[in-house]
Amino acid sequence: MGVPLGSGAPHPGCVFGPAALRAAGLKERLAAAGCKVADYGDVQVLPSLACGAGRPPNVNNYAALRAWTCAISTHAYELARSGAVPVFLGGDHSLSMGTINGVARYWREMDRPLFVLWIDAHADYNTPAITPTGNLHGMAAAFLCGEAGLDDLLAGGPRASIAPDRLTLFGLRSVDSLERLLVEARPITVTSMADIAAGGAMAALESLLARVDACGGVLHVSFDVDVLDPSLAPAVGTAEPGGIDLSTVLLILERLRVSGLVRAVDVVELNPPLDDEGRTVRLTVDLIAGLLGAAATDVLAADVLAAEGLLAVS
Ligand SMILES: [Mn+2]
Repeated sequence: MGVPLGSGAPHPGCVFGPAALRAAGLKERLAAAGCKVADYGDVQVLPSLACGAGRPPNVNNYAALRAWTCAISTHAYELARSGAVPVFLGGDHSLSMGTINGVARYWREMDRPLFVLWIDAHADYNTPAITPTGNLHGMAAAFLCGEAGLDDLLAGGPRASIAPDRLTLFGLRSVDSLERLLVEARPITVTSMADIAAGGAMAALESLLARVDACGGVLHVSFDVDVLDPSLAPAVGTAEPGGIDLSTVLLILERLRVSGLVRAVDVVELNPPLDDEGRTVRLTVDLIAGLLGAAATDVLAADVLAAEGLLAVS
């Protein structure tokens, strides 16, 4: 399902994400990788839903984002309940407030713990009280953990928060100062980019998967394209140097696929107008196929593998 949402971020280019991923053949790639795929189109938002919103301080575009979050949450709940593995194509990361709320609501009914793997250069753990920008995409993880200040965002609709000890922030390398204090005050698992650069990615992932498996839980993967190094994926709204390289992300996605624990996916912050001849979009399609359908080395074009030194060319 496409979620062409851009008003949670300072640059609106993310609204083109779903169309770019479709045009790059995502559905066909997933089908070729063995997935049974249905495209539910884009989330539609009724303008009337934006009415009645009292704007909290320090949230830009609040009324529109409240309407989006309500609509996204309802769709996410219905898709999870259908037995599908919903894949939400963003859109900026504020969409995860709706997707994870809806998916969590379903798994709460199933009495199975939902864990969230937040793969992102940023913590997205600001609240209205501490945000330096007012952009909702930087508050998404905090909202889903039930932090205060956005209690009206679902307009009275059902809220299903995640306990902070079921959130893993993975790939972190840019955190605001007050945000860092809040993350450190919570029992959140953090695998920073420094941990990953020191070779700790797979051990951290194994630890998470073991925890999920041990309690009969399931996993929602919220994948922000900006976790990748900008040399690999330049088309993101908030690029941060020093990101994950291709071979590491392929290993991570492969391990997640093999685990069988992934029951929902967000792919966010792809900003096609900033792309370099479509290569971030094509790579993102490859990575989604690698997460959901096929062995990682089967999903990449040979020229990409060769350029990244993963394939010997004689
Ligand atoms: Mn993010």
